[in-house]
Amino acid sequence: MQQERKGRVLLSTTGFEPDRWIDLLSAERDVVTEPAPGGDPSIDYAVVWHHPRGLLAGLPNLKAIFSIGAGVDHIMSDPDLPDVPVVRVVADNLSQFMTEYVAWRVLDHHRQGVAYRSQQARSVWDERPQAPAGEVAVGIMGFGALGQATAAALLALGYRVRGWSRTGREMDGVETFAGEARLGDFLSGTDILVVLLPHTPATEGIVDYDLLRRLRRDNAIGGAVLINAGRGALQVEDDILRALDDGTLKEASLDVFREEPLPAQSRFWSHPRAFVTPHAAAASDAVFLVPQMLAQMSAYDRGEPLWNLVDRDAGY
Ligand code: NDP
Ligand code: OXD
Repeated sequence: MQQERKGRVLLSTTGFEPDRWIDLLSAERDVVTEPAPGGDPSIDYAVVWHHPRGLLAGLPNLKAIFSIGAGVDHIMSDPDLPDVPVVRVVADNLSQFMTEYVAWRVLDHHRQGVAYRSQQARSVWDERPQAPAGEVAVGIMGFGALGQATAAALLALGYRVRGWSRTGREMDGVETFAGEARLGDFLSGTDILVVLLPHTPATEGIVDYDLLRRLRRDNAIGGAVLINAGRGALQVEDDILRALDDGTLKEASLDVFREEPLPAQSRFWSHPRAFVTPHAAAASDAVFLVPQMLAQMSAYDRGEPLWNLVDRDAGY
């Protein structure tokens, strides 16, 4: 029996070496990294990370766009985005990576990593008061796939966990809050704020001085802490520095920044109470993600629905 021709996959990435992705996608599909000029009819699917703006607009047979990451702001910001389904990453290994990052940062702030590293540098032996996890409230802003996976691990460690989302997602053992109207209540009972929101027009710059000021500072860990592993565009960076300087924030861990790589002159690099990682909280791994993408392409070719679809109106 003659097999139906599979269309080609366009892989368009910026900022990392795509060889592994090409190898793995090539197991089932022909892969190109640039479309032929003049609207390439051979391309069925695009797999992208920060593709050049307008690149996808001229592809007449494009069926769907696959994001290499959980976040799709790099796709939705294309003003010439074709009207085809956009699929994002939801994967156990990504959730596991994010859970590890958040648990690591929460534990470090809670168990006074900043203070003990400073003491070690000065050969100071001074045991500090210790707060039980059950007295520390971790508030997760953005309570979706990654937020909920992270919440499960924090609950297991004994923390009090709160979750804030747009539509109100429930989870056993977690106090949940929905929408703008409940943001104040969510913040005022949160000691450690974990930001796992997508970047959309509604969340742009949401982490500003006014928001940080509403966190609970009079608490078991001696101040409010910010952890942002969502997107840099969620934060107003001068406001975070101001909050760190004037004590509104005790400490911060930031994995994402407005400009990446973080410029050498940024004060975050040298701030004694800021912990910086290079957008490394949860890396997309081709070995785990490509099989899921290929399975989706085959299913869609058979007329079955795609899953993990982006809601274009909500922008995530
Ligand atoms: P999801 O889409 O599963 O969850 C997003 C959550 O944010 C949902 O709970 C959603 O609410 C909530 N939300 C969105 N808009 C608003 C709003 N305006 N007000 C209140 N809540 C809102 O995404 P994931 O959990 O998979 O990923 C979250 C983000 O993490 C990604 O978009 C990406 O930016 C970032 N990320 C960062 C990585 C890193 O290495 N630093 C790696 C992977 C992802 P609702 O539940 O009501 O829809
Ligand atoms: C993602 C990311 O969105 O790596 O997956 O930031």
